[in-house]
Amino acid sequence: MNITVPTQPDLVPVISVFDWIMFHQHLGYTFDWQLPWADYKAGFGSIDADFWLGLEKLHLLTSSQPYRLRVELQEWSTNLWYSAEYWSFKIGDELDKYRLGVAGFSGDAGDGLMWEDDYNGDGSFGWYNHNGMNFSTYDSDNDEAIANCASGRGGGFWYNRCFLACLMCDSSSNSWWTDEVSELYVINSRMMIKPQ
Ligand SMILES: [Ca+2]
Repeated sequence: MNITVPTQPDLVPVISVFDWIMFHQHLGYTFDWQLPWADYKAGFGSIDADFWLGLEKLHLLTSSQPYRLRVELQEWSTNLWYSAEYWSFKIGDELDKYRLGVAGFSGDAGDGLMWEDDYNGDGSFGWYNHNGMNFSTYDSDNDEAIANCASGRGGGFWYNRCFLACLMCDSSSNSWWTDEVSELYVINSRMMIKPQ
C-alpha cells in the first residue's frame, strides 16, 4: 500500500498488516545498519527486506495525529516471537534530534524502551531508558554517554548510556533486554505504527 506523509508531495510505499504501518524491518544479520544521520533521516532499504522508513517521515506522521507503536521480535536461539506495544509513540523534529516519546506499554516481550531500574546495581538508574532520548548515529552523537554509542554497536538508535535495547545493531548488540523477560538477542524484528 501507499501512505501520504504530511507536507510530503509523493505517496510513500509501505507494507501494512491489519492497518499497522511497518517502518522498520530487520532480517538476519547481513544488512549493514551502520549508516549516517542523513540516511536515518531520509530512510533506506526495501520494504520487502531490511527497511527503515526514515526519521523525518516518522516525525511528520506522529506529529500530525496520535499513533501507537508495535514491536515484534524473534529471538535468535529459540526462534520464538515476542511483541511489545506502546499506546503512544511520537518522534520529535530534527532540531530535537528526533527524540523518542513512548508511553503505555503492554506485551510479552517486556518493556525494553522504558527501563528505569539500576541494571548494574551501582546506582545507574535510568541509564538504559530509551524513552526521551535523542536519535544517534556514528556521525551524530546525541546520546548521554561520553563515547558515541552508535560507533561500536553497528547502527543508529535512541541510545542513552548506552542501551539494553537496540533493533538496528549488529549481531552482538541487537537485543531487547527487560526486567520482565529474560534477555532477548534479536535476529528478526519489525516496528509498526497505527493511528490511535
Ligand atoms: Ca556521546
